[in-house]
Amino acid sequence: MENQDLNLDMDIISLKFGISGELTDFRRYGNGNINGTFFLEFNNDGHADKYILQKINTDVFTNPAGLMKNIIDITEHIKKHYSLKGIDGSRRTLEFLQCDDGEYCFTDENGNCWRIYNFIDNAFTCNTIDNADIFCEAGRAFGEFINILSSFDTSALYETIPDFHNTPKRLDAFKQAVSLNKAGRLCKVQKEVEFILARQSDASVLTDLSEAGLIPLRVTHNDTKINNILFDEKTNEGICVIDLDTVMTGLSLYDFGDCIRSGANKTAEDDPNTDNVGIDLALYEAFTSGFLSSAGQALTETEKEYLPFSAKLLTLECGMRFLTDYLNGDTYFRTAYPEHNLDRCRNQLKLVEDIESNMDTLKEINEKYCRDIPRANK
Ligand code: ADP
Ligand code: GN1
Ligand code: MG
Repeated sequence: MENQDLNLDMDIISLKFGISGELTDFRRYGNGNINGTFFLEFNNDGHADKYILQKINTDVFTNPAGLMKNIIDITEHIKKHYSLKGIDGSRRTLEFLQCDDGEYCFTDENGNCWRIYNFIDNAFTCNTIDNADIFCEAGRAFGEFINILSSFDTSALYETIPDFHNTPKRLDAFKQAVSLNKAGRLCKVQKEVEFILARQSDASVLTDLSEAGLIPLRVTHNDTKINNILFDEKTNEGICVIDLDTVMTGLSLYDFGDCIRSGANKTAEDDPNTDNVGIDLALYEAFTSGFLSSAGQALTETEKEYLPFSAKLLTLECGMRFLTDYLNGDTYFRTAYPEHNLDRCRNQLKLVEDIESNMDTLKEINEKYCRDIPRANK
């Protein structure tokens, strides 16, 4: 069966990954901005075997074999963790199919790189959240992810995107995009450029702390966008952290800040109506309580102190990345219409402003939950 749209021969894919049965469903899936994601269903004697097929974005991830090695090692580590605790880990981590040559991804004759893994059934993802209990679960699950990987050897990890959250380097890339003005769009975004430049001193706060050894490097997810976690349909439990391409050495503050950016906004990250944008304090509180319930004991005093700031910085960084891409002519993030990156940028910058206005309250919430951590160390 050939999927014309993708120029993909599914018979070859099934053969390479050792999948048997008749293909009964094949459709685009999810709302990711980077990879191409598809749902597959095969009928095997009346049993429906469900998978996710992904086309790895090789412009973004230039070494798919190194990337897959990270992911296999990480998922093995997570599986072992649950098995040692006597917990069924089958829906709690991704399980990748191996190709006939032993690799975990396959490059076809068109140069496209594919991988296949288990579809986690009876689970849902959210692009926006209005339920504080679910967001608290997201915090607990992302915190637990950091905890589980605290015993993983960081030196064994390949850096899939160098300097991914190095905000000073993101700022340099942004300034370069402004000066090159490749897509001729600079005249439309003077206000946004000024907004970012007025905050450039914030860019190096976390990297400075890290370089000074004041906050530790950990194995972190680095893309804790709210739609990168699966929740159980029956219990709302955050069961599985997905989208593991950016798991690298990083800061816990990146994971906290990015999930607040994407989940505690009162609206979607690309809502063009910035009147809808703002930090939802109840959601902020719920996520803080969930995150600190699982990761709190492991965090140092300095990490905890900078949690509210990380929400601001990661939002500013993302807004800056959207604007950089807009100025460069939309070459990185998937866009649905010409001004999509600009709408995303304006949305994020409005969120930065609102976080700034509410910073005292965010700090009060933070202090309240930090006080509650039993036997907090350091
Ligand atoms: P991208 O890198 O493009 O963001 P993701 O790995 O996040 O790709 O996948 C995109 C979407 O596909 C997710 O937000 C989620 O909705 C869905 N998805 C991905 N993996 C699974 C899975 N194993 N089970 C169920 N849904 C999944
Ligand atoms: C991308 O792949 P996805 O949609 O989960 C991006 C994140 C951004 C996010 C903004 C590898 O995440 O860093 O925060 O878009 N991932 C990569 O929507 O660049
Ligand atoms: Mg994703």
